[in-house]
Amino acid sequence: MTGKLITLEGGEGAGKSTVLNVVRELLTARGIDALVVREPGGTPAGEEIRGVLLDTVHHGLCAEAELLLMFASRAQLVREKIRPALDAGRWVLSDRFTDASFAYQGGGRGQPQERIAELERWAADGLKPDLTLLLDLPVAEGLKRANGRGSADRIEMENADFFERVRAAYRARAAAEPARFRIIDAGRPLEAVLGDVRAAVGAFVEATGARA
Ligand code: T5A
Repeated sequence: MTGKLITLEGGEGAGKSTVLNVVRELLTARGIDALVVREPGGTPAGEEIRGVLLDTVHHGLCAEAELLLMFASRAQLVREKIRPALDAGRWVLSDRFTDASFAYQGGGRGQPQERIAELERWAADGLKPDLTLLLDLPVAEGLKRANGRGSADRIEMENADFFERVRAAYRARAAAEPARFRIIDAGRPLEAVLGDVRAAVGAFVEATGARA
């Protein structure tokens, strides 16, 4: 049986890193040793691409190059790590995946949805997550949290309108695929957020029948 792909998505400062550790612990407690990866990055080549994408020195990077680099990193990650793990029956937990490209490069940068969908089919080998947790919160709150961590990367330097479009694109995707997405209200205190996360992932694991 192939493994399952769970992805975490959300705007800046939504709490993905915090939630990821809790999801990993929950899976481990149920006997599921998930491979944890992140995007952009997750492979040696992908981490180099991440550097180009996020370094403020590349502030002039055009939207087309940004989109292609996101998918270059993803193409490598899918073939080098995610597909082999899933084919071997291992679960994979990814900090962002293709929905981020639809939200940031599609919603944020205005790249056509059909172009991104074509890249998803080709570069990402048509791979879709089995479960996606969307950590949703007001843009201003997310940016306040993200800014609390120090200097902004190239994408974090975008304005609030950009992040409003990102948020709207994420929510539209979640509305279009309710069976795959769980929207978590991430604007609440952490324990409330984690309670919803545990319930969503626990129910998903139960539904798959995967137990230690
Ligand atoms: N990107 C990525 C694209 O444009 N297209 C793509 O296809 C992909 C894959 C890097 C960037 O790349 C872009 C999106 C990003 O701009 P990233 O590495 O995931 O993506 O980086 P960020 O989104 O910047 O991730 P962050 O680290 O900013 O956010 P997190 O992980 O969501 O937030 P986290 O957990 O670090 O929390 C931020 C702060 O808030 C606190 C935490 O303690 C922390 O201090 N916090 C809370 N505080 C109060 N209440 C809560 N409920 C809290 N939850 C967390």
